Amino acid sequence: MESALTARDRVGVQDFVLLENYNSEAAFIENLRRRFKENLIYTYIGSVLVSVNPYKELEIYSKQQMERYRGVITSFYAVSDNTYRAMRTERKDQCILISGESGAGKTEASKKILLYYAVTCPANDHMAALGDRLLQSNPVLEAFGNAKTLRNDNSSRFGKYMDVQFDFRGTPVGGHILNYLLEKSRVVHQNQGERNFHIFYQLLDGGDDNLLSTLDLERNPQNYHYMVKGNCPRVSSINDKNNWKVVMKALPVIGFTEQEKLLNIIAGVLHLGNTQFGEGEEGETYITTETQIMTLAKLLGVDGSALREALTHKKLTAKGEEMISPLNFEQAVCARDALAKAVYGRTFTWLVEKINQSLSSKDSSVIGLLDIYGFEVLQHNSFEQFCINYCNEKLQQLFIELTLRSEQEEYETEGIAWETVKYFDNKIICDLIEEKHKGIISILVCMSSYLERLVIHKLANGKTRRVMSREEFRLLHYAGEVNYNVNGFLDKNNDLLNRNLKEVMCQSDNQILSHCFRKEEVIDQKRQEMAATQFKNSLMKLMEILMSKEPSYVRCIKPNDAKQPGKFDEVLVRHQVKYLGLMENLRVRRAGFAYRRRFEAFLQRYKPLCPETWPNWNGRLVDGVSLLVNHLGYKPEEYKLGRSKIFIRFPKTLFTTEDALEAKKFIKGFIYRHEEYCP
Ligand code: AOV
Ligand code: MG
Repeated sequence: MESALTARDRVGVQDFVLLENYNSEAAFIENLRRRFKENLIYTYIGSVLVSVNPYKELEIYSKQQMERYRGVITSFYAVSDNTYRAMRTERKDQCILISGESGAGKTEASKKILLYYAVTCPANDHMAALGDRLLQSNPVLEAFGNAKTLRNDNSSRFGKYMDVQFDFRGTPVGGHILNYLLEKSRVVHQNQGERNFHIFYQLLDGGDDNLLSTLDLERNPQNYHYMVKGNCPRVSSINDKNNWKVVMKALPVIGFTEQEKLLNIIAGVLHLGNTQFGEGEEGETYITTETQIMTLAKLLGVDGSALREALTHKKLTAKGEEMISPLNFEQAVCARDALAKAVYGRTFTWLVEKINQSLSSKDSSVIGLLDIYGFEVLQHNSFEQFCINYCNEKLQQLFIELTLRSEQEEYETEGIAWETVKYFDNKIICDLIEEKHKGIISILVCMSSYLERLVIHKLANGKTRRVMSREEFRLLHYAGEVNYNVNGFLDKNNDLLNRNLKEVMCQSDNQILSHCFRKEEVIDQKRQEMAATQFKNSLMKLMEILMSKEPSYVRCIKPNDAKQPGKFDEVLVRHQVKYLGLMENLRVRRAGFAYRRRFEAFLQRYKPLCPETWPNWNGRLVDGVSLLVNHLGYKPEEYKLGRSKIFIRFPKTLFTTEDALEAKKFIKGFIYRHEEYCP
């Protein structure tokens, strides 16, 4: 008995509901810390999985580990596995929502879950190929949509929702990806210590000499204006050359035949960045990098003189007449950068469409996986941070609503009185951002740059404590305060591309580009929707999708800001535990029954403790569980049998049972399956 206790002291409890002192934040964090030190990075709060980024490779993701855990587990894969089984048995679409701040481990978790499905689900040869395609879409999307930031060396700069589709046999048969607002501004500018999207560095480092000379590129990233702003060409944790190989291998797997066109575009963006302007005597702007512009035109598949003209002039329609007016120096630089952003952003969307074509399937049940960009606070926060953090607010709101709601529903079905636990409801911040007519996004739409300062400043004033510069406003997000600088806010929201540049692009003989720039767009002069408004609408749709599914959660925690293994910064962790609402989550969970398990899982684990259920129980599950708990001497007030689950009121009861199991371990012939990874 004693040895079992010491083990628990050492590794903590794997489900927070088993914590003796569940009201104590200190005990909560201590449990996380102990487990982290033992490489046990996953801990449950009922059905919510809390994950702490280990910042090192653990040996828990092998095929054997996955096979071993199938169906029985309380490990990381329980989330994937329970979700899968629920989809199959209850025939309801599922989704797994992964949240946490930048660098907390969301993308890694989502990849591990995908891998689990690809490895453990029944498959035939055709499906094996599909599994490959599902998995190979990741390196490609990451190359084009991820970048090194100060918070994370592989930070997702777009939001991703992926449906994995299964047929009636439970075989994965397809997938579909929705992508959300790529941080396009990174193409033309990076903050100190950050990089552009990975693909640029991969191409320069990994492309062979022939390829680079065809694209007229040099190896050194420092030669490209779009790659030098962050002053960070190399990152020790990133192997661009290897990653290039991985991406090039993956492209054909996901059905790519347009590699050359794609690379022309990537090189084109770099050449565009190196296009320089000069100012003539009369203030007119001209291009000083003539040879560059011809290469650029060739790579983009457009006419050189038309491109030159479009980069330095603007077409206006006044009183039904078309006029050409020259751009000044700043305007030309803006037009160039706008083109680079549009080309890259649209190519990214095209890439996602392309992947979707290769994954597409029909009739199926789905498990959705949501992996967005995490909450981030930088020195200077602009439009991009505003959108990213807004997206996180929405997800937090969904979490609050659904965890409360589903818990309430579960108790209702079991006929148990509900005990309310108070939450901080972040709806107020969501409203402030998105409300019709009054919200920040609405205000952005109708604001001149003068009003920009005035109104937003006022908006924030009600909530501020310290004086800010006139160009800032502050939001008290659920995850912390953020000051946003409004410089450039409106331009980024407008996201305008001059019409004559669009005209040039839709003539391109690069089919990717002519697909991305449609003629209709040039003819149709309707004002395009603002970026933030578009984003808001797509998030609304996403929330609908998620609400229609049965959710599970992975809450990721970042243990330190140094991206280092073994370092557990308590202050940082406490902050996250607080804003993620984990203590409240636990309280809600504990308000009724501390612990619940599906009958089959409970039987599977504890059946050795009762002669009638060992080695196998073939009767009804509920009868097996009944026999088992009677044999163990559970008192009626200590537990309740629901329709599919056993509910246990006090952790003590379960501890006793666990200890009995631990003792049994030493009996000869009994194979003990420890349910967790132990190094
Ligand atoms: P994020 O998705 O939450 O950030 P990532 O999943 O990219 O964070 O994790 C950041 C880094 O932490 C990874 O590149 C790994 O080095 C390490 N890491 C995370 N999880 C694990 C794990 N389970 N095992 C080993 N290493 C891990 V952002 O995309 O920035 O919000 O926008
Ligand atoms: Mg990520």
